[in-house]
Amino acid sequence: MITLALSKGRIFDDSLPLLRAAGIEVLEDPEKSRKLIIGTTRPDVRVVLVRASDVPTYVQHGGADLGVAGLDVLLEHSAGDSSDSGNAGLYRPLDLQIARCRMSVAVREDFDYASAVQQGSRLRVATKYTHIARQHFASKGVHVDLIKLYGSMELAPLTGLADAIVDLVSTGSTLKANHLVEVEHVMDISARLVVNPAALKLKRLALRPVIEAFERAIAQPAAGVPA
Ligand code: PRT
Ligand code: MG
Repeated sequence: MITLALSKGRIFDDSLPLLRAAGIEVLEDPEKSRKLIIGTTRPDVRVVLVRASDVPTYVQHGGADLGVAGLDVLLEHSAGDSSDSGNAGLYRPLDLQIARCRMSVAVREDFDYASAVQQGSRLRVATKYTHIARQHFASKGVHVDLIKLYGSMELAPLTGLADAIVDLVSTGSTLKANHLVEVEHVMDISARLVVNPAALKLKRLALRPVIEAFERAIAQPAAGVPA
């Protein structure tokens, strides 16, 4: 049995065309069913639904053989990983080029970020992505106090909790609706396929074709992945 960890929402939705290209159809819609384990048209392949930030944990510890997670989630996970493997026990992440967005620094429209940075002010930055943010500001030589939040980062500059946020942006409409503007691009983000290294050895015959089908589906967007 091959177990694939996915999170509900955009990761699941964007993974469907890739799975389809690999000849795998999931048998249930996670938005309608309460099931956490979903079968597929391949009797030896099942999908487990976990929180987006739990995907690397499942794959690392063998609760799933492979999984799909955003680069943001993987970077935060491996930074917080206390094992000495460095790569959090995850085999060669493959860029699936789905669930794409960017990580950005954003501030209130009326906040002069450039001047604050130039003056060497200490900035209060609210984010869910503390490891990525710490690295970003350290590389720029900007002094920051990081405030860890678990959601609704946009609220922080509006309430005076923080001067800036580091968050994911895709269309930009969330920032706009909250009178925030992007002032720095931190990195481009997309979802990656991660594999448990032990599973790759023990279940190589079963896993290889699935991974290769994913690879082909990325290489040939016309073969089933809508633009
Ligand atoms: O919700 P939960 O806490 O369970 O986990 P999650 O929020 O990490 O999961 P989910 O499903 O929201 O996101 C899964 C992955 O999708 C993320 O880890 C990213 O890699 C990727 N992704 C792609 C995004 C976005 N685009 C995105 N736009 N994740 C979040 N957003 C949010 C963003 O944080 C902001 O609140 O959407 C809002 C901005 O969108 P725009 O279009 O208004 O700019
Ligand atoms: Mg979310």
